[in-house]
Amino acid sequence: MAKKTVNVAMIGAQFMGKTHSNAWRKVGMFFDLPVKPVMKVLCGKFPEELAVAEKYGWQETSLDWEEVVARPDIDIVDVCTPNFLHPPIAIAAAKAGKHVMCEKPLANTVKEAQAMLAAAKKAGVKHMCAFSYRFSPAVSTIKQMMLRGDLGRIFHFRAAYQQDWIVDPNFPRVWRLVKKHTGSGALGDIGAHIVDLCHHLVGPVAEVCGALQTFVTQRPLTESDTGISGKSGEKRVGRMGEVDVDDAAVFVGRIAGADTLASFEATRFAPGRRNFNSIEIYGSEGSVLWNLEDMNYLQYFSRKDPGHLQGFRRVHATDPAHPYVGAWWPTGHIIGYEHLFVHEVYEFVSGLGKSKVTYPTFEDGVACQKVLEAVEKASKTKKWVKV
Ligand code: SOE
Repeated sequence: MAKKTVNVAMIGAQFMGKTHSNAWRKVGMFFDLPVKPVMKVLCGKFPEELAVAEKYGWQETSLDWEEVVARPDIDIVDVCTPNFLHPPIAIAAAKAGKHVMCEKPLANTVKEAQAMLAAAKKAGVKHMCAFSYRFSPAVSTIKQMMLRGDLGRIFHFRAAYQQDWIVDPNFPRVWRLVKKHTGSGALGDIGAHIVDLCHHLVGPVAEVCGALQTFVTQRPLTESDTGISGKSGEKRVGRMGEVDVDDAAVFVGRIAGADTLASFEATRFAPGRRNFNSIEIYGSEGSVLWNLEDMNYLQYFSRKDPGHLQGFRRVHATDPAHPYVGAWWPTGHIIGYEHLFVHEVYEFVSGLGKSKVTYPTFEDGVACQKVLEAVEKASKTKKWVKV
């Protein structure tokens, strides 16, 4: 019997539009789904952005997201736009009865994020905040270890998400560097990921103190501030513009209900760290390490190992025993960054008919936003701030 289809509309055609398009295209080939997603319409901001629609696998294109999210034939709206557009699109989609996937961070402010959650709950639609790194087989394995208590009492959660794509002061002022478009800089863009991983793996951050820093305060303006590549071809307009967001955030946190100390670094000024998202968890029974540049491995140290064998063992998280791996290749054949998005789409589609879901929702997006906002306040006041 033919499977029921769900029509998907994607809003946003840049980097996340590409990763999510790849995911919608691949998910049915590698995973068994309760319904068949149809890549119905890709909505962009500029006509030239839509040239990729056919190559990505979309049936139609549009420049009018309001018209798209209201279409009666659309079941799911996938929001892959710059952060400031997340609230209006997600709220309109929820009000129209569409299930909503939204890229992180959920919004620019806690207030906006809460409005998105309220709209989704009121409409009774499914909602995901796409914290992609949760869906790596190695991180999913660490989650299982934490649920079993393999590391015992947790002393430290330590995370650093380091990039270097804007170290060159001549890199233009793209939307990720403009507060009204992005909310915050490294803090909300990549800091959101490590805050969520702390929430996912260890527990809620209850209070923070920290510092934000902008290293390059003026950058060349270009005709369009889309995308992350700041393609050299983007026509410069010969003027400079202010960067009003952080280039780096360093903060510490205490975990609710525990004496765990958490430390976070999110920076775009770590030359050589292209996209180095790393986490470390240290507990009374052992420790675990993971980083995105070595994403198919985790390192595990167990204090239970006999003295002559103690040390970090490098676990190859590419065996069908690890979540998601069985859908891809035989053991040892590694996967990449793009697979995380296929996993998150698989979980979202699989959850459509379920009353309880296990993926990160707008609730998690709001929880993350509250930490981001507390860090901004802590940086301004130079005081500890309760989340
Ligand atoms: C830019 O920092 C970025 O594209 C983030 O926005 C993504 O969330 C991350 O996965 C890769 O880097």
